[in-house]
Amino acid sequence: MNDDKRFDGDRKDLERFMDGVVQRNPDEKEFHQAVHEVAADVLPFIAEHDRYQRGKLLERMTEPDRVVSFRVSWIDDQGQPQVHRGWRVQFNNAIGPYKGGLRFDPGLTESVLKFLGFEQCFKNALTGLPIGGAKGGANFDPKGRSDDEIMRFCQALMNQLVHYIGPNRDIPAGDIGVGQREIGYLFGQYRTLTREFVGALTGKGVSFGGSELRTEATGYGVLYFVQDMLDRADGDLDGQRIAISGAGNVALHAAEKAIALGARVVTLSDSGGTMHDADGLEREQLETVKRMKQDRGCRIEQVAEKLGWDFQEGKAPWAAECDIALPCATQNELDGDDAQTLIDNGCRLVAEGANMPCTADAVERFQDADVLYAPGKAANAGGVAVSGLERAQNAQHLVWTRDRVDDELQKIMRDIHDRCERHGGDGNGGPVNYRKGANIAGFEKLADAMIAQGVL
Ligand code: NDP
Ligand code: 2IT
Repeated sequence: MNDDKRFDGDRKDLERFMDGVVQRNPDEKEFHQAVHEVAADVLPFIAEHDRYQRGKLLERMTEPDRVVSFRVSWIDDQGQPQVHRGWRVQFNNAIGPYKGGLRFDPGLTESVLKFLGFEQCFKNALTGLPIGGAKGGANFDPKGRSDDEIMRFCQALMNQLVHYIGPNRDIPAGDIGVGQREIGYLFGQYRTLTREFVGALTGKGVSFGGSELRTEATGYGVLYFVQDMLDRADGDLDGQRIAISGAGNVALHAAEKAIALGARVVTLSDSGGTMHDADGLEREQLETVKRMKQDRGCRIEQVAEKLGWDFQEGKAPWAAECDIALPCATQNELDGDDAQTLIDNGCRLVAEGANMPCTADAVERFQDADVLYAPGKAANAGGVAVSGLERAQNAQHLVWTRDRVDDELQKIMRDIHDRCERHGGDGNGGPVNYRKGANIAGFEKLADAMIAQGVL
């Protein structure tokens, strides 16, 4: 195998590599962004290691194994047929079966799914568990739909998705717009169609094979990771002001753990705007937020009114004075200007609960200003990690206790932190470049598995 042009690790390599990616995937700007972020760290690493120069590893990693799309037809409450598009992007299964969430979002595109599937390969590798990377979903807007409509949509989606998934093939879970309710309907249809009760989805209800703590795992994991970052920098969470964006699964469980660890959550948001209070959220107030958002589908504006908090219509949380920022809503929700405002207001740590919430410009500004920055593929890996533990429990036909899962989650987050430090630290106890560390550690694990299995 001597077909490779060797990388020198300079900017020209990166430009040449990205030109190819852009040419092969025109107009997919989120995918380009995610690949660029990884390639910028990994190409110099490849240049330094002969072992990784051969076999076009990064070229193969940036080409999904397959992208399938299908029509999802269903009948709404008015008896009208509705048609949507469903997808599954199976990116790489060199270290384990495909694994990753399903997103229901009217603006969903193949570019977004490819960026998410690509990042998932690195994230899943970082967990240390045997899971490959995938992502899927549909351009369906669950907002305003009745419970019956959600059920019928999930059943119609599974009528197609069933052909591509399975406990040892591809194991979907939740993401934006897909939580325990949707996974329940998807699982029911899978079980009915296949006549098998197996762990082909994770994030199930605890009474039928779901893991304890899966719902909380992403948000809790973000805080465990932040704690590890602070420990290393001789800090702690006590009294720290935290700005959180979003008010969904990740945001609310990040808020819950932050409060439990003594921090002050000063913002939450949704696509309508931000609620803010400098004193921070009390534990009982969080219960009210959860009830209003999760059970009754209220908007953050209504929650702010109920709690007597300030509401800023159409605004993101990044103008709030805070020590820590946790973007937990969606991709590219925090840009370079937002980053500058956070830096000017004294923010010292940013950890991504969402996938790629910070633009490339924002990340660069954080790093230039020595703000500790953790990318989503490291900081939000707790969700997929507990999904991996759910898969293990299903395969063992066992149910682990909440305490056991929590212990495992904390250990996995610490291991991810240490992997980032190994590849992103200077070896002398200086600040860690978590982005670089996560990219290289994920690449190394995946590359070693691909090399061992031959060119495929
Ligand atoms: P949810 O659907 O539970 O919540 C999403 C939240 O983000 C809602 O509050 C939503 O507000 C807000 N939001 C969505 N789009 C926008 C937007 N364009 N502008 C402002 N706010 C927006 O999703 P999750 O909490 O599960 O996911 C959030 C992020 O975390 C995503 O990036 C996801 O990929 C990532 N993630 C999720 C994991 C999981 O286990 N669920 C695991 C790892 C990462 P609104 O109601 O107004 O739309
Ligand atoms: O982005 C993610 O890691 C998820 N949405 C969770 C995936 C999973 O399989 O639990």
